[in-house]
Amino acid sequence: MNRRTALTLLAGMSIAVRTRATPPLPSRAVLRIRPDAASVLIVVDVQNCFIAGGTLAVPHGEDVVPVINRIAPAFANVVLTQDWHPRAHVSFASSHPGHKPFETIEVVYGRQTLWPDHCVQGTNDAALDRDLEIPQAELIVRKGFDRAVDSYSAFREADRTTPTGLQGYLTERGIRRVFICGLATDFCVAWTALDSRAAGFETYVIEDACRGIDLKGSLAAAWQEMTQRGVRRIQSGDIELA
Ligand code: VGL
Ligand code: ZN
Repeated sequence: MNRRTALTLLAGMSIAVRTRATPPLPSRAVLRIRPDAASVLIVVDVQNCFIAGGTLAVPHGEDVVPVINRIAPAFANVVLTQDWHPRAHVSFASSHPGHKPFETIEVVYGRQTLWPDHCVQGTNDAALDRDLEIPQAELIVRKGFDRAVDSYSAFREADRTTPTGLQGYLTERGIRRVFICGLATDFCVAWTALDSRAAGFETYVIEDACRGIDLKGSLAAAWQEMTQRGVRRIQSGDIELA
């Protein structure tokens, strides 16, 4: 036996020993999550605006729709959100002469990223994507309707004090677990998830049912912040579809 063969055999043995010493991984089914009566699916901003052809299209935004349609039947409770801005909204770059979309400026409540005009109330751009199939959805939360205050979060506006009423709704309906999907991962999904945790809900973000904008590293930063605060990062395949 030459030296190379001996080393190869040794390497093989050590792998065999390690495999036997490690308990087998639980099967995928054991890790599956079953939504219950105290669970809600929040579908964030799946609007024409954020999908190809919209005013603020998220890369591959349309890809979330079939994933969301597949998991939604597992939820007895579904809430939809809509970004719903008046004309000349504070978050529009066009409202700040000399500034361009994707710049950040200081406004009365803090830093505000500027966006192209998007999701203007009553326009087709602000309508929910027509391919969403969630007939049982029980509530639509509109946010960002105050001209002077943005709201990425479905719970609390960007001044960090004005509530949307969603926490009260969910609490009154006996909800304890919040599952979040939609657009965009690093803005409205992340802010909604962080506020959901802060409100005390067990909170899950379904990664493959979301897509991000990723402005200057915002996607990685959002995941870091979410996981640090106890938001659970899951995939649609982790949900039991009864
Ligand atoms: C959103 C930017 C501006 C979002 C809304 O839905 O993530 N992003 N308005
Ligand atoms: Zn917006």
